Amino acid sequence: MKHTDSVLPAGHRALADVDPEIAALVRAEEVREAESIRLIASENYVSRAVLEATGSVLTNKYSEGYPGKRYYEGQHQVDQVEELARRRVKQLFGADHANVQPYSGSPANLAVYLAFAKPGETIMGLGLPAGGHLTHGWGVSITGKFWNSVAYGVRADDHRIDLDQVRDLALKHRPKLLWCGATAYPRTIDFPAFRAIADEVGAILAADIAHISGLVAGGAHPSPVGIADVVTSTTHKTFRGPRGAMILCKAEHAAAIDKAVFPGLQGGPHNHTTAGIAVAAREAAEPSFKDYAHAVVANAKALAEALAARGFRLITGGTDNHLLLIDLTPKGIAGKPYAQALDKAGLVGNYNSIPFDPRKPFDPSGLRIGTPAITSRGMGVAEMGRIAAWMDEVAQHPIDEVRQARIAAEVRELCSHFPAPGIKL
Ligand code: DSN
Repeated sequence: MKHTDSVLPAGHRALADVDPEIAALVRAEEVREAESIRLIASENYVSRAVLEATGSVLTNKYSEGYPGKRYYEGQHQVDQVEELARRRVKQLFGADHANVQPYSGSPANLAVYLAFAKPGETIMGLGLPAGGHLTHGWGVSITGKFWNSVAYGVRADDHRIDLDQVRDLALKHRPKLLWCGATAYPRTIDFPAFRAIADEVGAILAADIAHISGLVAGGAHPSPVGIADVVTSTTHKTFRGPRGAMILCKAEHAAAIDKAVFPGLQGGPHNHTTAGIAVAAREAAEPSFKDYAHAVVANAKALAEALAARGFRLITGGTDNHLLLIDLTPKGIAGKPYAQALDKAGLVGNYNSIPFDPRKPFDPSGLRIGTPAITSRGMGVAEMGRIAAWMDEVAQHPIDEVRQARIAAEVRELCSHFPAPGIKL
């Protein structure tokens, strides 16, 4: 039967017609993302091209296996999509091998455990309170329950990773797997120093560059590729791709990693995401992405200086990358009420523990912010001064909702001059 426009079956109708509630929520989220200053260090705006690839019919296809070796027919397009994604990612980072199938960062990291350490064996990673990720062996995560996890930390005086402690602990515990990388650490990671320690104890060195992979691709942070045995990253932070992940490794580990991802851990890859990763990798190879990566760092440094001048205490005293971790104690406010007050003023960050935090993780002393998203909108050093001034005003008047509404209006006005990529209002 031929359908006319007025009697289209559900499969042909627009989202707004089929599900006005979800359509309205998506629209409202577009408005929120366009009209606020998004400072969550792990978030970004993807391009329209990435959105299109991610929202494509590739979501319909099952493809267990790898290009050329699948368990379902009909892979002509999907094989090429995954090949392109793998090739572009390898080229971009100079890696021997890339797996682009992990559903996100935690499964990517779990695949590394599966490839290199048997349950019960010893692993080491940066502790969560010091800025590490849950999946680097923290107790509440499967990685801290199924493996014997030893956490290293940061120094009490300058909050930098204590490489002497890393070495001492590694010599004592002889880990199979040594993680470097972080989610709330504002300084450069010294990959060669971790390599030396891993070599001394015969550990596999895994670098989790989820936060900084865009900076690495753009040359704004040293690369662990060729130094670490295996490198994991989400694809949606500074890398500016869809929500997903990738694992890069040396040729000798390629088979172990592929086997760990599929069939070890996952079923069919999310082909629409793979296409989005391919597009993001292509965008990241453009010269303009280098400018972007360096601008992210320049903005973070400018924001750090402007905040420090207003009496904010920055963990480690500043930043080398895209993020800032702020100890709010001198401002007389805790992280959670401050993040909530900022949100009302159109400035969106997340409350966060600081190293040696005397407060609980659900009500910590700190705020974590970053510049990847605002830099994608084209904001620069001049705008960082305004953001710092608004943040200071909110810190001084955290329960003044009239003031917060006034700032939110000013934020909207500023945002109107910096269109959000991928969003048409
Ligand atoms: N949730 C991510 C972040 O915000 O850093 C890490 O998994």
